[in-house]
Amino acid sequence: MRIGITCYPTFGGSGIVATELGIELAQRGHEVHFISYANPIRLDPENERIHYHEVEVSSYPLFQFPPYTLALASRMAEVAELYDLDLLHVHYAIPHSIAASLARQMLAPKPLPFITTLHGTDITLVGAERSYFRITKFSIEQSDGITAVSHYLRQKTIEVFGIQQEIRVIPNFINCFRYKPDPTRPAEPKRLVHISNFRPVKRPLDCIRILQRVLESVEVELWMIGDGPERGPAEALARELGVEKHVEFLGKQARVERFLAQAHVLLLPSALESFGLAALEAMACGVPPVATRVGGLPELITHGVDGFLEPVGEIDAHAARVIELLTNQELYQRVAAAARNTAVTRYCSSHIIPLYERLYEEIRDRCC
Ligand code: GMT
Repeated sequence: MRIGITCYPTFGGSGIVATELGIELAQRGHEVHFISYANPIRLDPENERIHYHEVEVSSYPLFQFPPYTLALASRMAEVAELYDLDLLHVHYAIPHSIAASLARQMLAPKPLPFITTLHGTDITLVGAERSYFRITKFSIEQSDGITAVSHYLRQKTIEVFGIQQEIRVIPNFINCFRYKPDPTRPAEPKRLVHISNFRPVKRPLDCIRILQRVLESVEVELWMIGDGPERGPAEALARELGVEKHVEFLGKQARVERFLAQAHVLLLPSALESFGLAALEAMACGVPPVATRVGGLPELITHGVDGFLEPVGEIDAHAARVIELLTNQELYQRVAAAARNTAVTRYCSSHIIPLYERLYEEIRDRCC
């Protein structure tokens, strides 16, 4: 099929999922056209079935807020026409769904169905805000297909927006050949790792507090990967608590699997996580997650089996789990192996991509 994909081409989870999806689809013989304002970070330039179409937004002085959504809609229609796309698949509802809906109208009567994949904050934080509420609901309802990355998010979308159409749950996935344990990983130093966009919802400051507690019992280092508004406060807190020598802020990293495979435990103390892609990435590398019991995380992590789930903000409980894992070799081996097993048996791209392909075929056959 010929598929147009639009996402935020940044380091957020939705952009990563969309990019990896495009790569996997191209490897399976589909022609993939990314339509966005920048080249998605993990895009493979070598694959000739992957194309990138930049959306240019002019900055006329009259525009205090350049109309990206309109430029995106025009580009979507242009690319769809030029490359005879079968459908558009947009990731993150705002503003991508409404742009796709406009593109579909522009091309009518030629059909251009579009699928919206909901990722989380587009529903739970941004979409539920008063100023975006109606347009988010409208654009989701306009979609020819809707998917959510967890049962939690599906339920939340129904509760918040009263959506009547089918919302199909297709979870995040992982390339189990690229994300894998490194048998040569040294046993020491013990390393904790946190990966996020350092937004308040990720609670990266909790990682510093957990580190401080863990250091009271076990010698350990912490890698903080990513960047965002809470990075500065996290760096300041590390100095304030006197643990700055044990923590390294590594900024944005394109190939996080290299770091994950060298770590021992993932810290994910988020206030909310619709799925928790970072936890899945760690689990695929055989790195147990110590996370919060929120959103879709309990669908991914079985407490005590392939990771641990504790309440939000309960630093002592999170630290106790980390200490348990790092000091009980038998427990660590068991949980690490189970984490890898969960990733491989339930979330490998070879299981999940066919679910998207089936949906694409259904939508194409229904619309055209
Ligand atoms: O976590 C973020 O704020 C980024 C956000 C995104 O859309 O880029 O991530 C969301 O989508 C990911 C991919 O589906 C999920 O794994 C994350 O759990 C979800 N984040 C939240 O719900 C906070």
